[in-house]
Amino acid sequence: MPDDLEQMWADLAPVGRSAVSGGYFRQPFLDAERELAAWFVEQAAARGLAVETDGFGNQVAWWGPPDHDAVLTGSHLDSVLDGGAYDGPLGVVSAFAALDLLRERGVVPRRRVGVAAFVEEEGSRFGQACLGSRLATGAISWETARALRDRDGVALGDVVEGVVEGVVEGGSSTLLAGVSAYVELHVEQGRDLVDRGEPVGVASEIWPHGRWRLDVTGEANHAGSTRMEDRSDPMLTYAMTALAANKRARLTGQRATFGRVEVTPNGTNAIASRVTAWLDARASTDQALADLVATVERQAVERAGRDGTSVALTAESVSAAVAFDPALTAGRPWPVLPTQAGHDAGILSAAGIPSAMLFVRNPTGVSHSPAEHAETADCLAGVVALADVLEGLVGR
Ligand code: HGY
Ligand code: MN
Ligand code: MN
Repeated sequence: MPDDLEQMWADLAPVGRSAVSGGYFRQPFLDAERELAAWFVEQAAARGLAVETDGFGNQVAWWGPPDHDAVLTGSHLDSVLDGGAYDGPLGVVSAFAALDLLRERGVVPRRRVGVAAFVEEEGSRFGQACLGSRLATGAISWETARALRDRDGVALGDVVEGVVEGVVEGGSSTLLAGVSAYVELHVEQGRDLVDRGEPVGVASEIWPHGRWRLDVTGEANHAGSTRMEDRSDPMLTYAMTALAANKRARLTGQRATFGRVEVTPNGTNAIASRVTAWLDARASTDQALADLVATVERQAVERAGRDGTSVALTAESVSAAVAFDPALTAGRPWPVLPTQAGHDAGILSAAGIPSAMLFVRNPTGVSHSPAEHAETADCLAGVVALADVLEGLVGR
């Protein structure tokens, strides 16, 4: 007897949870996330589903024999640092529960159905968002990806080829070979459904977005004996750039965030020699995103000229606008919302796989934080919605 929705949540609740904040630390290929990957295998086994793991650690639990017209659902199990419980796992738990519901309804699928868990969706460890789905679709090559390093200098290639159980051939994937549709359910990461008083919505599009690394180089020196006019302080260039990015995004209705910064050597009584910070930028069109980033870069360079520092801005991952396939959810009564968040569904869509997303109401409207939430009744409504969409795609 497979676990029901509430039991699955109870299984997952303690895994990778911080006793201090109540948030989750589920970075890819570390203990908590590997525990979730093992949980995924158990859930598949309890349902008699065959698990396939590709050469990157992405997992799919298959219902039905191989075919060339399969429908995939699911999401990811990793989290941002100190993230919420729902971003990712809600899509995987709901996928298993929707499959159970289809079986209860007596649906005999005429197409193969898979429950997917893509690795490193958040890019919290190796820096590339949606890394697992980018690898599975070929959007990034293994030669490039295997050299990505985490904060401790550990290369992705060494991790995947050494740690992931079930990986037959590191660096390759045939998981998506027969997949002709993908439906991802996700907790909403804003307040749109709260404001509308609706438990479930459907996504129209994903805003273009990306990550850029800002390297600012200055000159280390004594915090007391160095005259203010003699300094080359990269902290000033960084601080001014963060303010400029915020102002530009506010003025143009776009989004710009510096959420991560590393200071070298990070001492209280020394002027820093180097600051590395990451810009997350998102905009309503590809052109608006390009303009936003170009403006931030220009202002950083101007400021560096005044500070006696040097700057370099390097794109680490950029995703163009994605429009989801309305045919997959046609005729459904749910409100249609755009999203400013990235998702594996966007990567699959960009790779030519018709994709759709369902959102479940989040009463706090907060995400990437321990405050993220979804009520059980709304989660159950999400499962029914997902099962309805899947039944429409695979039922007789
Ligand atoms: O960062 C994002 O947009 C997503 O939540 N991975
Ligand atoms: Mn996320
Ligand atoms: Mn997510």
